Amino acid sequence: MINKKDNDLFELINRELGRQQDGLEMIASENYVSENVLKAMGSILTNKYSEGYPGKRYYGGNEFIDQIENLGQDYAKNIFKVDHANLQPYSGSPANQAVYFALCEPGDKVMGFNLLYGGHLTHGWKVNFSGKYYDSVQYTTDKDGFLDYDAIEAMVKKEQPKLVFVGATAYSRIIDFEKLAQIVHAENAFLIADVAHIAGLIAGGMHPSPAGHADVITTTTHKTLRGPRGAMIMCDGDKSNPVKKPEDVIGWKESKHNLPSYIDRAVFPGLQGGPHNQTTAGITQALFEVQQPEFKEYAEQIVKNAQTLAEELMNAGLKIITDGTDNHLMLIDVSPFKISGSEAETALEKAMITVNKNTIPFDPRSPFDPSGIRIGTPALTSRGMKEEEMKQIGEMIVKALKNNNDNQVLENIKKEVKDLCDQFPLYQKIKY
Ligand code: DSN
Repeated sequence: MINKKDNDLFELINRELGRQQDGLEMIASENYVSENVLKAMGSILTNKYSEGYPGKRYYGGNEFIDQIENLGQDYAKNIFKVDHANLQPYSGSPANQAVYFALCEPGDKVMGFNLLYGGHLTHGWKVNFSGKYYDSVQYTTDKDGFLDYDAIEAMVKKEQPKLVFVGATAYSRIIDFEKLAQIVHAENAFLIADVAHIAGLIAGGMHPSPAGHADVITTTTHKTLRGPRGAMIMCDGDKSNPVKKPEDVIGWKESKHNLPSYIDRAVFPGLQGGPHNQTTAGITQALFEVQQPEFKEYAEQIVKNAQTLAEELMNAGLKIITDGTDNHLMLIDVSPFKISGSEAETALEKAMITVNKNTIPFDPRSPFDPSGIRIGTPALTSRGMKEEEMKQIGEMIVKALKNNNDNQVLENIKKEVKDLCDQFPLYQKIKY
């Protein structure tokens, strides 16, 4: 066996470790996993093939893999109060793809939240599979950036979609899953809640859960849930009931009883091969951590931090879409500072504050150089930062945006960032 490390590779991993340690990670969809999650991800579980599900595999030698996957499923069912959890989707987009594959035929009418207003590519965007292989219609927000439930209801009634995706990548307000379920089920369509961004807030009691309202819940596991890059699909239903043929599915009420089988079959053998067992183990460890009392405090602090930061930025004259946040993120219109989202992202990166440019609702600019940036607090909260640090960071962000062309000012902020990061150490014992 060759054991020699590739020096270039490990040098690069160490440099990335340094970047993560010395910078403020404010991309709303990113986080830092625990060292035990890293350990599970880097384990020998990657060596094993396990096509199928626990107790029903196409390869031998899965005694322990079965127990790991069952444990993870049990944790997910307990946290999200659902009957069934599939932990095998490789990531969020494949998870959503599996839901379409399970419940729709190509060409079926589907409905979702427009990417440019805060939705996701897989919610029916025209260049994505969801907009190409299905007949997709999309809802947006009202002029102030809020979901417009009346407009959604009118669209569902008019378009009669087979399924409706709700959930967002850049929406800072509570999503009313109960109301959406009433709207969607009244027209006999499936409601799919993609809670990738807010799963950790739901688990920590800081956002209402779609469980009991949505027919299917999808989530990535690496955002507020603080696990490895992966995904889960959850639903209610009884796998022991007979599975009908997909063409017999007329509406959600009729097929609900065997949704778990539809979902499982769509993931494997429909779309994927062998599950990534090291990821399943990482998710299982993350879900174990989510069930600890500290996680509730973590979720609460994420929101407090986001609200403190939003206040600080608004006081400095920046426009926050919807004028605030209920969750872990905010969408900021940087145009009052006479710069673009792209320029803001670049200036902040020079100061070691990592964010992403983002369109804002009704953005007059292009998605490649939009008017906004998206900022989130999950990763900084994992480092232990609280309201006091958010105020300090708010000042740094404002200074960087106002001086986006002055490299000396940005260099000085970078030093301030490093000092702050040193007070909240990360992965101290790790070296590759
Ligand atoms: N890329 C993710 C995000 O940043 O929100 C969505 O898939």
